[in-house]
Amino acid sequence: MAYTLDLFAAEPTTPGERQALGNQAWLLRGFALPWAEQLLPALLQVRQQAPLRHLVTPGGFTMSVGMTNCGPLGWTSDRRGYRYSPVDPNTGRAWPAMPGAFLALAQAAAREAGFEGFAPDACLVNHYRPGSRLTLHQDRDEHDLSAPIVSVSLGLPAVFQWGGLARGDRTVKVPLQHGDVVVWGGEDRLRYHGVLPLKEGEHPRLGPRRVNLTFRQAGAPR
Ligand code: MD6
Ligand code: FE
Repeated sequence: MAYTLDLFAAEPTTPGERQALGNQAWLLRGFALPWAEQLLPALLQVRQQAPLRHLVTPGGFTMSVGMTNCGPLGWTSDRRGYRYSPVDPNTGRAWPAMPGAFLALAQAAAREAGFEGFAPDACLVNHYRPGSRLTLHQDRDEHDLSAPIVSVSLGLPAVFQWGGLARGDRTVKVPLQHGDVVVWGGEDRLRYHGVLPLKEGEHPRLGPRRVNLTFRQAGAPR
């Protein structure tokens, strides 16, 4: 019988393990698992108030990842550029409040990774279907780049591409599973990163999707 060697699917999440991705970047395996059952209903509420949408990049491409936000500021994109906005451009209304469980998890993860006093004012919700991907990019639209970013993975596994400070630097592939949290800041804050096309699959709790919550201190809207 033929079989495919699939190192990523085979890699088990070992909750509690932490892996250094840089001097100031950590993968906290399974860190979000104790919060997961609180996160999922809160996520549905956010999505009801501010539905997922496929944003258009300044270059005119429609993103394959569905996005929405919660918290005082939300990341958005259109032909004019990327920016943080205090209102949902689709409705002109404030983004949904950041659920308490989201904030508590983000602050606990930042602290675990050595970043005290993390006060996220923006949570970007990224929703992947099989085939959705995020090309290599830097997160540099935030006002204050001294604060870290906390990124929570839920649902189907994905392969995270983790690069250097220049776009052309070598990248490594990091498998991310349901409950994993990545925290990075300091000298690693502007590392290039991306997500390879999501593979088909069915997650027992979330079905055929991956959700990523990315918490930032975005600062003053521009
Ligand atoms: C994702 N994450 O994991 C996309 N950016 O679905 C990001 O682009 C990201 O995970 C900055 C910091 C952490 C991240
Ligand atoms: Fe990013």
